[in-house]
Amino acid sequence: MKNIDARNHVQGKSIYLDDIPEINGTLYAVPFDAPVGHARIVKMDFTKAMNMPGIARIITAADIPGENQIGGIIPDEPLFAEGEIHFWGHPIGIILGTSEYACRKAREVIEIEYEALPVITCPREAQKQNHLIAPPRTFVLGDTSEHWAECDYVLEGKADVNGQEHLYIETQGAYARPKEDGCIWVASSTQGPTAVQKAIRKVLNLPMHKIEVDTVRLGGGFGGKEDQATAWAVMAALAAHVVQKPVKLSLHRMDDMRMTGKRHPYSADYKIGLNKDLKILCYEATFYQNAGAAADLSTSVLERTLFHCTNAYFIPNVKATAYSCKTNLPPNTAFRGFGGPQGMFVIEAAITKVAEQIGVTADQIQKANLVRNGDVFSYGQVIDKSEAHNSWNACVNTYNLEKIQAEIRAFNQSNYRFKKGVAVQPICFGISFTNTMMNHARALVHIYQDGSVVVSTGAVEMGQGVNTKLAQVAAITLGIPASWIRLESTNTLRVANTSPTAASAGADLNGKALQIACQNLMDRMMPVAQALLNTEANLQIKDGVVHKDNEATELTWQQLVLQSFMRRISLSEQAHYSTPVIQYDKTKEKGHPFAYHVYGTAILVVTVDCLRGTYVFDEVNIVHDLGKTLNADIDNGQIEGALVQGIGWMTLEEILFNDKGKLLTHALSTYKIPDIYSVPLQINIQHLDTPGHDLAILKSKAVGEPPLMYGLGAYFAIRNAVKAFNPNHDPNIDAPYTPEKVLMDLYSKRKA
Ligand code: MTE
Ligand code: LUZ
Ligand code: MOS
Repeated sequence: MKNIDARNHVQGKSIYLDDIPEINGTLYAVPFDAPVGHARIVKMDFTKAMNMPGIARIITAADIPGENQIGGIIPDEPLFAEGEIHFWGHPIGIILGTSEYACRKAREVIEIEYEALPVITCPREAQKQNHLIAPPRTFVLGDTSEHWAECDYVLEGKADVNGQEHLYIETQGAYARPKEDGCIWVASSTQGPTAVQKAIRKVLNLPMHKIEVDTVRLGGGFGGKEDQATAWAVMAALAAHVVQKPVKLSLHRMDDMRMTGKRHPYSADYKIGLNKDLKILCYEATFYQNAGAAADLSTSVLERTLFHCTNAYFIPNVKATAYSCKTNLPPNTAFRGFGGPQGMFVIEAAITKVAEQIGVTADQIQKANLVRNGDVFSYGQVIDKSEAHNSWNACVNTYNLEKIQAEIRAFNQSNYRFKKGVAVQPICFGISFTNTMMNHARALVHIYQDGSVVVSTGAVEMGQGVNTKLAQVAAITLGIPASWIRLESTNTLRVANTSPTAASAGADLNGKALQIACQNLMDRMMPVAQALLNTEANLQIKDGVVHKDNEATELTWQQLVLQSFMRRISLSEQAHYSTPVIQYDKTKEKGHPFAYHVYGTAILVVTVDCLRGTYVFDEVNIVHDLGKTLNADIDNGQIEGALVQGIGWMTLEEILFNDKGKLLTHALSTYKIPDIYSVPLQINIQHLDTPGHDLAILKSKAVGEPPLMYGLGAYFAIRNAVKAFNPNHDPNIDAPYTPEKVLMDLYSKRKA
């Protein structure tokens, strides 16, 4: 089945926030900040700004009827800076005017006097000064201290991995409109309509039932709108509430890049120990997460770093500690993988470096340590249904890793200017919100008298195709064509108390709820079919026709619906699903937090131009575990998109702040995202033949985030090519591997 949005997307007919027809009298809002990373506000003067043409009002913390607070997990984030500014880009207020242009012009003449305070941008420095978001967490398995002596090889090192700008095509935004009785309607480009509703409740001091948040779709979220769509929606709602007019706020790209948080950069220390058989016996790691100026989702991101710090490997003795460090940067936030990729990067760095020390290839170590059924992760979850070896073997056999390696050796021997490198990248990613409480969803289904069906769930469509998958779930469960089913916008009045669409679990959680709702409707309607057909036999519906013993009867779906209605049977159903089995005890750091894991293996081949430091990925060969895919086209799109996003993070995308906390990579001119030339010349994707998992929707495993981590291999493939050119150099592990860094490593004389 094609993505149900495809036609409208290519015709430009899909409705995004900026396509909502604007109501007469709408005011536009533009946020303003101060060019400083940390400061006390001394004085603000809006006189000149207010006298500019088209300016209606300036709204600051003083206009807030409730609390100036939007922190979701920890209440440490004021909506508007009040008294103190904690990062460069911290909104102080919004300007309301008759056009966005007028507001931007007025912004230029706002006068803010401030007294600069010391700025910290480095997480290790923050940790030294005890600037922490929350107490550190430590995961322990076995006892490393007892087993170092048994190791034949031990290596200690450091690895750094930078952040990543989400660069959703649609910037953050919201459109708010007052309704009668002090109610408010807000269209928000958010992954979490309920998070927006809760924040508006707090800031506006309104009960949640007066706040309607509606989300049709996003032009991309990638985690950047899991928590950080909230501020802008609350600002629009606050302004609409204060001036009692519709207010639209849609961030300019450069405001979005400056004011919003990104993927968390991490700095880490590791120590790894192996025996002669290349079994990893011990692994220790300390992670310094750069959280930025407020908690946002950092504590959850931090725990996923720990959950995934051994990637797809079984290591009997593990000790991993992670600090969430408070710095004067915009609060960093969810980004596809949610801290997992950073944890996995560090163990891959450790394996790569220890392989170089031993004189083997990293894949020999990777292969020797892949998880097997019965092994346990450091957090206590016992591994069952591991596909780590299956995907590894399928990948190295199908794409012939040995042949690729031999060809690369031959190529590198006979070429000076160009060198090739290869890396194998296994992945293992846990599916479920790590916060057990969040793993639930609801679906609302109405069947109308004409047989057409409308579905509402808590899932937000952001390009990942969840609506198409949900239409398929309803079509399969009801036995009717998907074209008779419409997916409605995600709306807090229809489906309440939702978790954000995140953790790759959107289709699983909402799909399972939808499946239950559809099944309940069938359970009510099938007795009617039996009565109409005068039979007690088991009946099915296929393609909109009631079937008996696999043969079509004369009874259609439409007739059955109408007859059920005539018999006063409810054609509406709301159902709830919460993931069974999962639990986690934070006091012990043990439990079974994930419904299941997604596995896969990629082989990445790169050619480095050793004159220029540039590189091209020749091929990426993937064997991925989708279980029984509901939609191969959508899932392949997710795998390709995630891979390229991962490669971008590991290669070109470099976020730089100066020591005053100013974002230097502030626009697309200075922040390089992958383009068509960064895409591997060939991407081959094979689906691993597996039974799927019962906790995955119709055995179709979650796909949104896991394949991003194939991109990690890009870093190590480039490193191998660099080492082929300059074998005596031991480059630092510091992602992304930009062409500048590659060039310097190609010609550096520092000895290994
Ligand atoms: N794909 C597109 N096209 N756009 C997006 O914003 N977000 C990713 C992934 N794929 C995203 C995407 C992220 S971060 C997640 S968590 C999942 O989609 C969320 O959707 P799902 O739970 O339905 O997989
Ligand atoms: N969001 C969240 C996530 O709140 N908890 C998670 O575990 C998670 N995992 C991935 C992406 N977003
Ligand atoms: Mo995705 S980082 O869970 O929004």
